[in-house]
Amino acid sequence: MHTTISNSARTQAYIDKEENFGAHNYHPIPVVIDSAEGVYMWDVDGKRYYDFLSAYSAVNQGHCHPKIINALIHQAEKLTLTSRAFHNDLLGQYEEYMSKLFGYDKLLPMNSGAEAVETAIKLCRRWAYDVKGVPSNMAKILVCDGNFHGRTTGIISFSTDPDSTSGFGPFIPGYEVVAYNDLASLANALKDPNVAGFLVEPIQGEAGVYVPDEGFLSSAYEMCKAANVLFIGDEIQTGLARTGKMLACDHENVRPDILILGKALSGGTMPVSAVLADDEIMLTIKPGEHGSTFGGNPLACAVAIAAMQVLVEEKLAENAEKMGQMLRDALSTMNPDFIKVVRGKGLLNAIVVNNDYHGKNAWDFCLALKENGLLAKPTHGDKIRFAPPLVIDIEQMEECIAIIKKTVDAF
Ligand code: IF1
Repeated sequence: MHTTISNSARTQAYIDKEENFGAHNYHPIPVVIDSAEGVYMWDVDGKRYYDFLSAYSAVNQGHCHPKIINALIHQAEKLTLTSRAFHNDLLGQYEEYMSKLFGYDKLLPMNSGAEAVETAIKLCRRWAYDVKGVPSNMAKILVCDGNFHGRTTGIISFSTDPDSTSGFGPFIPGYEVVAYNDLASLANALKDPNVAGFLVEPIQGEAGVYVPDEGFLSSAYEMCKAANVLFIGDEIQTGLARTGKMLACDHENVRPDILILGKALSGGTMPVSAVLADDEIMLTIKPGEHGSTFGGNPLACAVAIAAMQVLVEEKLAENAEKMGQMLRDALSTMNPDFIKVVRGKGLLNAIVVNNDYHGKNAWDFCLALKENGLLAKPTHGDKIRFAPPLVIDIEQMEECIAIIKKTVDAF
């Protein structure tokens, strides 16, 4: 028996318009948001919700953070875009700020996460040919089973998820899949001298917040180093304080050879992504060989500097660590017949639920959470991501835990 709810006429009218005039490439929770601030979102009927998805970790700083919005408004009234045909007064400042903050020689600015992943792949391949000496067009990049790195045809070429790949071929060659969290699988694949890089999420987000064993990342990094293979860290979802450290790789003191950032890099205001690397890798791409119309635009630079300052000044990694532990501890005491697994790091958490619980599933549970004022969404059937903005305080977390417990007990 699945939950059926009746939306308000106002809500339904908005949903119908999307249904009639928009592509059907999503199946959203039936709620229509028209404003948001911090950890809260409001729907068109004025109902308030806690946001437990954070736009998939793009609003780590909380919705519409005043410092970030002010930076956006101030810059937007002055200069938004020059293209890279000309210099602007913010790009160098931003590149210096980020390079020093993360400890790399240089930054290549892009827009979406997928564009940054594609950029990292091109850098890795070019390094393979120009530095490692892999024969032309023979470079191979290792990826993990269950990976999610974006939706372009290049990136889905190495996806193992039929929902991402079926009906979109033909695909781009040059990838090999290794088992995630499996050092033996990685070691075997690294024997191939044409391997150029290992692209990995420190925690697999879309796979359902799959946290690898302690030591996996550091061992994988050492194995790549020994094989002269670049460790490429996709921190688009796990980075920027989400897991309780500035980067998820920081938990194991791993410094990716190529670091990929996105999402919360703009505090959820606009698409801003970045690739960081040292000169041996970054300078293999020469002028005119890569770019993008909006990459490094002054508006993005101003917003990203403010978004990063918020993370540092408000100590959001420390708060994520503390609030995440509080959440996981509470979830672990709730009905084990429904909540089968609790996992995560910092405020990137998920529960695995009994997907046939008296005839109801994860989707039904998320609808019930919505009715009780908390928004979350299932991923891959029986997993529900619990990832609020990192600005959540103790009182708000206590209220959210109470909402989840009330919903579990009544489910
Ligand atoms: C959707 C998933 C999450 C990412 C990692 C690169 C990208 C993403 C680790 C690409 C983007 C987004 C895409 C969005 C939903 C969300 C998502 F469900 F799709 F898989 F978070 F887990 N690397 N993830 O998580 O960045 O190009 O989107 O800026 O496509 O529905 P993007």
